Amino acid sequence: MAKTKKQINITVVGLGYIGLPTACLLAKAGNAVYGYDIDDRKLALLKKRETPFQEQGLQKLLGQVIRTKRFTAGKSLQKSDVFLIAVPTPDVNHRADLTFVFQAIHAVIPYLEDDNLVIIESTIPPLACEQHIMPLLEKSGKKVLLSHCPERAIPGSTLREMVENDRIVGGLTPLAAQRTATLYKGFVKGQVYTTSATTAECCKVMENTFRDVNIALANEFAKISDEIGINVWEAIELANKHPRVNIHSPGPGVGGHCIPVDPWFFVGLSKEAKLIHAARTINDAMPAYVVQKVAEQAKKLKISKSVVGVLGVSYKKNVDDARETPATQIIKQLKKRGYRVLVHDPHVKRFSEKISPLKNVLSKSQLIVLVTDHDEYKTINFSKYKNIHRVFDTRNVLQNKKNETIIATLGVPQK
Ligand code: SAJ
Repeated sequence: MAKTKKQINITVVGLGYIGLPTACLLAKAGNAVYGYDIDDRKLALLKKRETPFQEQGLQKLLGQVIRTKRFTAGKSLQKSDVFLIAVPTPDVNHRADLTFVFQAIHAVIPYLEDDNLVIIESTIPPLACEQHIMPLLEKSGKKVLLSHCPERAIPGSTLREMVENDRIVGGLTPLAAQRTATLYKGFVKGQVYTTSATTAECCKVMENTFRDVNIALANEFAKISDEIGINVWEAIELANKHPRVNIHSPGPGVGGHCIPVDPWFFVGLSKEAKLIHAARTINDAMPAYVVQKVAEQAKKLKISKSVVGVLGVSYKKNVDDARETPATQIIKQLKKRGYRVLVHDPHVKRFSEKISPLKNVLSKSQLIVLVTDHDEYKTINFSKYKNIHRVFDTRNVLQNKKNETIIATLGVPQK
């Protein structure tokens, strides 16, 4: 990597959904970025200037930063001014598993020098920097700076959000926060706020907890509406006309690598996290509720041992990301009840179940469950398929009049 006077050498550890776009943006901002990953498949794709996952605009940006030689990738580490860690922190028994973060830190320790800056982008539970990560870094014997800059981008609009969103930078020392903020200001157009590392850790988990609790409330409203016989979607739309009300949308459950995971960090930390715990439990129970509703439909139609087509397995619309998707539980529980399940998704290529062509699913199923509201499902004329007796729409996106008689919707009284 050529290093001009202004260029900072940055090593990004972990080239996933967050690491790769962050690395590309840092490179575009003029830094010399080295992406480190242990996954050979990923590295081979990057060598061909291909992204290992779909993300709007990323392929183009990757090509650009490779062409200008500001970004290279590989599986051997080297000395660097900055080490940015963006590895997964999976949920194991509702606790954050920091194994990958610790592995990343161990891997960079031999390359650390005094004054190096280590930035953690991975979501970590409050106090992790102070109590676990810094003590590890101190073992290097070098005087390094540590900060936490939690990522805030939403899959599907990652690059835009990484540039436009405000960011929180938490430093273990003010100098760590300030140096990190300067680096991010190179590509962030939003405000970059500095605070302590623990506050930044809390902000991140609070943001996703806010979302989870609000989704749980919407899901509870859907179940109440089913019981009392009103249309929850209409009620929410009208309630949201109030200037200070913003009820979220009910759905088949909460997926993705963050919202169903992060709130557990608070539950693990404090006995006070009762509302947070309840919200997690409600959202985790939504797949079972959906399957129950489907089974009720089947019973009514006297087609109990039928084929169920599941449309959409990514955790949300128009992305290829199926991490923690509620579809997994829905499929599992449908099978447990004795249904044969056929699965389609236009974006997801790798999934635990076989992905069948849409035509097959539509022409072979008696029941359909729309789990993910991908655009292309909205225009399907389900009535055309005489084999389909009922379509259960968990996202309220099939209001098409032509389909009216066979569509049933979560949170709407069944005909
Ligand atoms: N969902 C609902 N109802 C809603 C909104 C979402 O059921 O009203 C479901 C979605 O279908 C999906 C899940 O919740 O299964 C989560 O989707 P999402 O679009 O709300 O969020 P993520 O997980 O894609 O991204 C979140 C974002 N956090 C917040 O909006 C507070 C994003 O900004 C974070 O960067 C990301 O988590 C993360 O990495 O933490």
